[in-house]
Amino acid sequence: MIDADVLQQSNEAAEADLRADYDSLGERLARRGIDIAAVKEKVAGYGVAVPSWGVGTGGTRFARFPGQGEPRHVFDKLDDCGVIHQLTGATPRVSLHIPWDDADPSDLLAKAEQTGLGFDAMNSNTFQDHESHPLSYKYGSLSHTDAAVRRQAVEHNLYVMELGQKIGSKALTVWLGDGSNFPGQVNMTRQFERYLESTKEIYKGLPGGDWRLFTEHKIFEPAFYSTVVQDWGTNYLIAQELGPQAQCLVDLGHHAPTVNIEMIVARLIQFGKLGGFHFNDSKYGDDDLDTGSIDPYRLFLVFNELVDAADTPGFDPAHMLDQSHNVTDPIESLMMSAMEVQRAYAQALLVDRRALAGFQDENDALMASDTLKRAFRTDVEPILAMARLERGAAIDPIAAYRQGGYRARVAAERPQSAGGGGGIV
Ligand SMILES: [Mn+2]
Repeated sequence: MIDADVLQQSNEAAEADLRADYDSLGERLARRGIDIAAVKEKVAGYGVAVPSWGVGTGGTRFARFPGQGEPRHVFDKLDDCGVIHQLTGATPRVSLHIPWDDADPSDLLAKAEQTGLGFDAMNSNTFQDHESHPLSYKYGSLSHTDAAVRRQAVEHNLYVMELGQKIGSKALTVWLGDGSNFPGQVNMTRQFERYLESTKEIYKGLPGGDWRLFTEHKIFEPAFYSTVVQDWGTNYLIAQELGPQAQCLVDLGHHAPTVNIEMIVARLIQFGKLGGFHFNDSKYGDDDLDTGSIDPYRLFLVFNELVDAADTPGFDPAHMLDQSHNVTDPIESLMMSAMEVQRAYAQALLVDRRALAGFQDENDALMASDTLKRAFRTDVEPILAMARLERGAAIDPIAAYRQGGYRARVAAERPQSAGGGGGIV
């Protein structure tokens, strides 16, 4: 973790300016009828989960360039995630991938307590072969033509949920690489039938009524001609077929470049099937770039839908970052991204919803659009920073992290490794 003195010095250097900026913003928001303290309260209560693999350096199909002091195992990963939460106060939970993070549940719980973290959705990796699994997933897992492979993949998902139950998780994210690379390689209908049959077996094994099963659509990759769950329509069909505890996960990078993602979000909300998000950003495909780094307005528009639906009974989507860091320190990228998600949330809270509804009813397109833009244009950084300061996190997490020397310290303990999964899902 970052030394408490370093954090305190970093905050002391920035506190007077922050208070002045916060008061000034508070005055301007008051003129718009907005109570800054109420917005700050909501922002402070917001958290986004970090994927365990995200603290390692990613890679591409070209190569992977290892970073300094990369985590060697799940316990190192939890240390890194603990730093992210210490400085941002915005990432209270970690999402594990099994088999990558498989470990004794009591050891996981002990480490989580030490680092001040909890566990979010569990991810079952059947897009790769496992040392302990005799059968290969090269040609698919839950939709494989061989019933024995499907059985093995179902059993793995049941095991992942069993582990999740022991460490306080409440959801399973089923991710798979099933699809095809050539037209004609698979019978698309039969393949989807097999997938549904397997997934129904997993659904029956959900540990309790408070558990949810998430499925995630993805237009392409790792299969390049077709994927079994290619878009939100198929994802919705799956959730409908399985039952009320099954919901759809929206990964911002899993759509064609021009798709209107916020509209998909609205549709899934309307029909009670929005399970949650994998936040990242992209320009072309599933680029897994840092959240808000390419199109922050799109992120804001997604949050605009979420804030609009916030009072819907039972509405509780899961929020997780899902991005790969090739050229940055993963801890810095994840801190920045957690703050970007919070920023979009804070901006969406500033939308004058009564005015917006009025402009929509009057078909005043220009003023409706400007109502959103006005919220988006507001620099909410003082709200985010004040929320961090008040909970003992850092006013400027990147500066405090760099002053703390964490990376150099762990680099001395952790040898550089050229291997390691990129894990771009
Ligand atoms: Mn994802």
